[in-house]
Amino acid sequence: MFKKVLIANRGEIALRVIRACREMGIKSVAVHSTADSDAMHVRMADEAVCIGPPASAQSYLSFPAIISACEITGADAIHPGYGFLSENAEFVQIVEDHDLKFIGPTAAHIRIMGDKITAKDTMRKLGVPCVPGSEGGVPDLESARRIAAEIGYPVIIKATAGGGGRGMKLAPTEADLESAFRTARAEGKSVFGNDEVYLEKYLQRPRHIEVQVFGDGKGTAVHLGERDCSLQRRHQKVFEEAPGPSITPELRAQIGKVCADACAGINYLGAGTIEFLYEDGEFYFIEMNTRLQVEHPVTEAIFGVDLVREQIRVAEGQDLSFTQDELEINGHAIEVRINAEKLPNFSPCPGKITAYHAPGGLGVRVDSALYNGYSIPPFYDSLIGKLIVHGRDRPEALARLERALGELIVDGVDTTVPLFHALLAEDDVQTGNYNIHWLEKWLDANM
Ligand code: MV4
Repeated sequence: MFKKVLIANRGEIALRVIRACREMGIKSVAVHSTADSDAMHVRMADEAVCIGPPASAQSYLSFPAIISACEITGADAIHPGYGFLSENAEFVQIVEDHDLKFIGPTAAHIRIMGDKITAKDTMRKLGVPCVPGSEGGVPDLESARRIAAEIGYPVIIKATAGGGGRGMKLAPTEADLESAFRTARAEGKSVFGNDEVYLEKYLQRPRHIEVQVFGDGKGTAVHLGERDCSLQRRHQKVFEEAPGPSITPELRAQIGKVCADACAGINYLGAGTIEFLYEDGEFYFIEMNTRLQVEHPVTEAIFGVDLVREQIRVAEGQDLSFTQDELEINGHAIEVRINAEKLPNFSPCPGKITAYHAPGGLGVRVDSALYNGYSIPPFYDSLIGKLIVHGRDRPEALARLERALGELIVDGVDTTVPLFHALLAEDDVQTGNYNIHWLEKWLDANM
């Protein structure tokens, strides 16, 4: 069992991990940059170590700084949170080389899923339905032309080292293919140092549905249903919910079993998310994320489980604390991401919080590292809080979200809160009638 866990992260997710550690009787160590000396995670952890200057590359991403902080404090494991080092296979290798435990998947699994061609190939062989397209990489323009002609336009070219929307180029027709192919390749090369690309049929109006999975690393894996994260702006999620409004219990059980079996088949360890595009009743795998995601609380709400506690348990070599049969959905949950950003352009808005009041009451959770008088530094991402509501059904969750947003006070900086009030007034949001393009179209028309 771990005695002391170091959290290689900041903000609300660092608090989330510290809280799980405390409930499990595990001591916590915060690390922080000089810009974060007054941050909440530093105060809430049992110990804190300053690991460098504000720039992430020299602090939250610095292998030697973080490994040294473990050695100084006697921590026996590292929780990476999300972002930063959470999907860095080289870091995991170095952690293990120092006889420390990484609370997350193995370096091998991170590496497989980080290369999108290998990820897709692995998933296809495990029986997971994928978007029609090239089998493996596309070596040249002639091959791209042949495969595109076979599956039909529109097609999309993606860099294998990309993901999350980076290094993708759409080719609506054959006339666009050469430019899309060359641009995706060049972007892959310049941004990721890898010019390998693959080709897929472009799905025109899908939803983004992601399945939460969990493995014990010993061949047992479960799924915890899906989240619909279709409401995105420039590949940034803003509103997430579980269960997905378009997913029936039968569909959930079917795709869930496919995902859990796939994870069991590779002895997957820890939390994972299998991302799909969902269109006309069919699921198409696109990527797998080998980390705990920002939106994990909506899954926790409807299943009543602590996913961080489970991450720690399986990293210690213990079994999961539940079986698939014991997992049952209760109600509906919605999360909105509160960013310090100025609308309509979503430009970052760091600054001093002059008043803060968090909403409360039945079915309301706020994950945030804010406090009154805190100064949001300009060096990191703009997420300052997550508001998660849980109701017996979707209409109750929506009403509770509106109510909780009304109680929230964040003064001193602009936030995305006004966006959520406006979204809740939309029929399509009330009925769950949206796809991955809905929000961008709405923003173009309304902001
Ligand atoms: C696609 C697609 C349509 N067809 N692939 C964007 C992020 C990356 N995870 C995958 N992405 C997409 N891949 C095929 N074959 C459309 C998108 C996409 C998208 C996906 C999920 C959520 C929002 C999106 C916004 C634009 C494009």
